[in-house]
Amino acid sequence: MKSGFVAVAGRPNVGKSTLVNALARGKVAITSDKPQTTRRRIAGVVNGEGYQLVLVDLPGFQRPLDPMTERMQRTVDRAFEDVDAVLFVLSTRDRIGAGDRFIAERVFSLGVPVVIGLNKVDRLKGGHIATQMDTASKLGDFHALHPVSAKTGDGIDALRDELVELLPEGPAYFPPEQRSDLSPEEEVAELIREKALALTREEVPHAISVEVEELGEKVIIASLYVETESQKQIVVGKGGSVVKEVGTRARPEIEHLLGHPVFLQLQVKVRPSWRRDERLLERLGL
Ligand SMILES: Nc1nc2c(ncn2[C@@H]2O[C@H](COP(=O)(O)OP(=O)(O)OP(=O)(O)O)[C@@H](O)[C@H]2O)c(=O)[nH]1
Ligand SMILES: [Mg+2]
Repeated sequence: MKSGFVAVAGRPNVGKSTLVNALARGKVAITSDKPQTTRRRIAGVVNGEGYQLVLVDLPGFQRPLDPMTERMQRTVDRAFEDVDAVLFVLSTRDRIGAGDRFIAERVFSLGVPVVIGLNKVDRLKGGHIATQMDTASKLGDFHALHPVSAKTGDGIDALRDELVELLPEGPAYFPPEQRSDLSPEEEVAELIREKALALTREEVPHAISVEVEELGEKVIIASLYVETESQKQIVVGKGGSVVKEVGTRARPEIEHLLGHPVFLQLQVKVRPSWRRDERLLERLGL
C-alpha cells in the first residue's frame, strides 16, 4: 500500500481548502472568499484503491501581524518538516508575483517533490492559461504542473493520481472511515465559523472565533467570540437576524455531519483582543 502526507501551500485565498475538498471528494475544510479562512493545520484523508493520501491543508503564507497570525505561520513552517510532497497552489485569477516567489523559495528548498496546482482555470480563456502556466513553470524545479479548477472539478482526478504516484510504501495512518483529524466539536465550530464569515465583511470575519461549549445528543451550544461591542452588534444583527441566519445555514450541514437532527443554540460574546491571548489561542487549537 502507498501512503503519505502532502502539504498544501500557497498564498491566502488561492483556493487551497476548496482544492483539498475536491481532491478528498467531500468537505474537509471550510472555505470563504475572505483571506485567512484556514487558521490551523487540517489533515484531509483520501482513501483509494491501494493508497491513503493525507492532504495537509494549511493557512495561507503570510507576514505575521499579531500572535494569531504568528501562530498560523509557525503552523505552516512546522507542517513542512515531515511531508512526502508539497502541493503548491497558485491562482490564475491573480497575478503570479512576489508573494508566490517568496513561497516558492521555501517549498522548492525542502527536498521533496513539488507539484504545482494552477487553480481557478475556470476563470480564464485558453491563451491566458498558457501564459499563466509559463509564469508558474519559472517558479522552481517542479515535479509536475496541473491546471485545475477546484470549483468545476476540472483536472482534479489527474492531480490526485499524480499525488498518489508520489507516495511511498506505507501503512494507513487513519482508519478508513475517518475524513479529517478534527474532533466533532472542532468540525462543528468550523462549520459555524464558515457561515459567520460568509455573512460578515471587512475586519469582522478576522475577529470571529467559534467554540462549541456543549455537543449533546440533541442540543449543541456554541459561542461566537468577537473582539469589540460593535463587532458583536454586527454579528448579532438587527433583532438577532445575522446570528439567526448563521444558525439556519450551519444546522443542515451539522446534521449531515452528525447524522441526526440537532437544536443549535448560538451566543455572541465579546472577548477583547482574543487574537493576542496566547492561552486562548492554544485552547482554540491555533
Ligand atoms: N472560480 C473559482 N473560484 C475558486 C476556485 N477554488 C476556490 N475558489 C474560490 O476562492 C475563494 C477562496 O477559497 P479557499 O479554498 O477558502 O482559499 P484558501 O486558499 O484555502 O484560503 P485561506 O484558507 O484563507 O488561505 C473562495 O471564494 C472559493 O470559492 C476555483 O477553482 N475557481
Ligand atoms: Mg483555506
